[in-house]
Amino acid sequence: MPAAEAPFLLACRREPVPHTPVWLMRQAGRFLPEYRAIRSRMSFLELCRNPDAAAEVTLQPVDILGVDAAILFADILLVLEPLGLGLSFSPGDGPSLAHPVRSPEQVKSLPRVDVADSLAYVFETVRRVRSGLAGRVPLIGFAGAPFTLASYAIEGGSSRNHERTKRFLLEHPAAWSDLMSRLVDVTADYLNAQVAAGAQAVQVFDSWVGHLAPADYSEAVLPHMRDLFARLDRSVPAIHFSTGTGGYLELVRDAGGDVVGVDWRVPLDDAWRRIGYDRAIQGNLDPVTLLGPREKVVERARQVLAAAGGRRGHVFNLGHGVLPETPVDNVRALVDAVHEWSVR
Ligand code: 1CP
Repeated sequence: MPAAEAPFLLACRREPVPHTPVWLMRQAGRFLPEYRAIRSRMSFLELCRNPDAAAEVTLQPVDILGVDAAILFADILLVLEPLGLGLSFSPGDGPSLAHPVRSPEQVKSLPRVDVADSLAYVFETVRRVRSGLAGRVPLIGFAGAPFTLASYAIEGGSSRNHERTKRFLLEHPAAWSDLMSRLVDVTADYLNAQVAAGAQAVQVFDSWVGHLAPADYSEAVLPHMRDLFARLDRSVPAIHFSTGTGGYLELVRDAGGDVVGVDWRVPLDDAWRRIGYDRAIQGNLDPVTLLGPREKVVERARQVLAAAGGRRGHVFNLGHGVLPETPVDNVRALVDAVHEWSVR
């Protein structure tokens, strides 16, 4: 099938589709025994830096689940390594940064990153995945959004309430803006290089930005997101994903993504009306649904499809990533149900 006719890319461009395309955030990962088998032989970062193994893991969900897109196996935090922050993952798999950014002086001394050199292994994975896919489904590249990256850079790892990050943006607005601009620079280069290597869509993950009040989003994040989307290679669709932003979806839309991802806390029909039908929408089944009985998975999936109302431009996904304890059979049942119930 020519790439332009892949249901996933058609939906991103709001063109008619034979069925609603579906893929799942974190579809390559711990819930798959085939992934765990590879991970038992190497650490997470070794896997990310090994283009053969990373390509194999990227292809697993396409073969096993029948999803309509592949997503590159990598991590949003990889760009923090060439920035000199000292990235590692502890055995419990939590990320940790040896040199977090805690002062305006540290922002100023961050190095400029040449992604072609420091993240070459990612672009090599993209090329291998494209050849392994042989046109079966499109490949999505991705990166972290500047706020979510800044939160890891400042907190030094995962965080429940992101207090240090929010204090930093209130106390040091100029240094915050400088940090965000630097993260936009490296993220734009990184995503454009993924596209040059063969990524057929890109997704920007702003997983934790919903911790901000709308006024702080408007002032401290939105201008940088606009700048980022303006600088992306738009020969491919750009998906803007966030969680917890149901209170200000209009601001998220104004960042400029072609496809806006929404989580399960907001009904998909309300979200789409507020975002506007001139954008595609992605979402929004609660990932925990997949831990429940099969009938509930199918029932809830049909409710999401009903909320999309058969309108052009719906990409079915979860509202956030697949949980590690998810039964594989439930995911297969979900993918089949979405395909079956959405046939046009
Ligand atoms: O092997 C392992 O078990 C390590 C677990 C793991 C995996 C499988 C991590 C560590 N990252 C990944 C892969 C990954 N990460 C992908 C692969 C492609 C796919 O979707 O299948 C993607 C897209 C990500 C993106 C990512 N990493 C995000 C954004 C999406 C989200 O879930 O919000 C975030 C926040 C991270 C950071 C991260 N990476 C890994 C961990 C444990 C964390 C921390 C999460 C947290 O702070 O709670």
